[in-house]
Amino acid sequence: MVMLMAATLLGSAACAQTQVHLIEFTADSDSRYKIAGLRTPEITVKAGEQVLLRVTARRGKSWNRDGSIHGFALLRTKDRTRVEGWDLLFKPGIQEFQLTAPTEPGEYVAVCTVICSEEHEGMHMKFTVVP
Ligand SMILES: [Cu+2]
Repeated sequence: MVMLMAATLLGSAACAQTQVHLIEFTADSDSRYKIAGLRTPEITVKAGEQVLLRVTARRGKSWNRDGSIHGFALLRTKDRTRVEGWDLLFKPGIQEFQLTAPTEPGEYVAVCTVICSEEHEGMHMKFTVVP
């Protein structure tokens, strides 16, 4: 996991040059992932592409001892196995993560890994990898 706090160099200017796919979402205080403009949050990436996740996290009712308030782990839908490198923890505020999309096309699910409230079990979103 590469965590880049305030990585201004990886903003929109770099995207045009290096084809980084910027994805922004909120891990919200009501234990839900949210994406502006989408009623149901969902992420689609190309296999193996470079992805920059820009995450805004807002504290729910509970959080980890280390101060992380939500998480994000990527699982293969078919067998619920974890995708290496996609196991993130969020602190309050905005943070960015530079990641490589899974190389295997298919259906995945992103799930929260912090017991953030009694609504935690419902904190997940569809994640699709296309060829
Ligand atoms: Cu949670």
